[in-house]
Amino acid sequence: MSREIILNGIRSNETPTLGNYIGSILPVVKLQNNYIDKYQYNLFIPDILSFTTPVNHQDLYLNTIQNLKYYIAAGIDINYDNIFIYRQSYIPALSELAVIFCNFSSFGEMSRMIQFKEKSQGKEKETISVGLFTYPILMAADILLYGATYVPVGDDQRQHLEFTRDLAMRINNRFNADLFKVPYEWQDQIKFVGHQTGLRIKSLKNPDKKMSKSNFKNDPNGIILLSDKPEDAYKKIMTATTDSLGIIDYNPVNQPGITNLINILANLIDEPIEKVITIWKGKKNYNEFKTAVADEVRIFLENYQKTLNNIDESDLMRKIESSEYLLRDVATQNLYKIQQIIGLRP
Ligand code: AQP
Repeated sequence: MSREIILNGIRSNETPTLGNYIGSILPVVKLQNNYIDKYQYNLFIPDILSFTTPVNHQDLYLNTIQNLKYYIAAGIDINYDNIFIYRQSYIPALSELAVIFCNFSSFGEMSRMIQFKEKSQGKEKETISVGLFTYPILMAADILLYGATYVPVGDDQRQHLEFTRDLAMRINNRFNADLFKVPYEWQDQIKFVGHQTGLRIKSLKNPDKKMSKSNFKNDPNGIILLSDKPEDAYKKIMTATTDSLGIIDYNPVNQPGITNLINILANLIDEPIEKVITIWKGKKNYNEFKTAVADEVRIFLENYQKTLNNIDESDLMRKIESSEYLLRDVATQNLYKIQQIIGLRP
């Protein structure tokens, strides 16, 4: 286990969206396809983090397994020994490390987390969980316990990644030890997955807001779930909010709807944004452009869902259990070193 580690997770509170796919799953699949031998891949479901916002607990376990299948359907190959697929709650050392990290993190820095502010906005304080507030701390434990250096995440998670780096450096300095590997800076993370900027796919109806799976009930036509019927997703693209400027351009400020559709198209056809812009910039027929995007989304979902429905669950469960068996051991050893340095063990 001496390769650098790429870590990626998706919460199991709901079905993942097209945003989760483009911002998180697709980059890891591409990395696997390009550099399988060079890295270790830790792909997991942060199931404990999945109920920082309310969920139906009867569905949680099944959603956890189901959301792991979205990785496999996207092309992650469970036959590689250096790919680990696991559930956060099955590695108890992670939770203990998170509690330890709470004592090295400040109330002030948690209060500045944009995602916390967005997800708690307009809610009664009594209804906001402390788990949502400390979410970045458990995420930091997920990353630092295994010494992951690459964490391909969407733009929305940038601040959490920066906090993880700060926390690692803070504890290393405090104990004058190289206890934690510090993940690469944001710019390096972006370059690593072949992008120039962080990705944030927006709601099709409210293109100033992130496409977010927990917002599906409020914004069903703005959000494409990976389980959507392909023809429904097609319609969502065709009715996406655009603008009245009447000329296609990549302009996140003045034309966020069109810009969002260009991002979706470029990622689904695996072409650089610049190439898609060159093809469409200056054209005036929004309907023709939307049809091109809607067609790609429909075809993508048809193929994706076909693969998803053919996944052999018993093979996947064997992979999950063997990954957890191996990782639990590594996690316990790593936690022990940390416990020693901070004075919990002799
Ligand atoms: N709209 C998005 N565009 C690009 N990337 C995105 N991600 C999420 N939404 C977009 C990336 O998906 C990964 C998994 O995220 P998560 O499920 O752990 O939690 P999240 O970031 O909070 O994602 P959602 O969809 O917004 O979930 P809810 O609404 O349930 O909280 C991360 O890498 C994230 O960057």
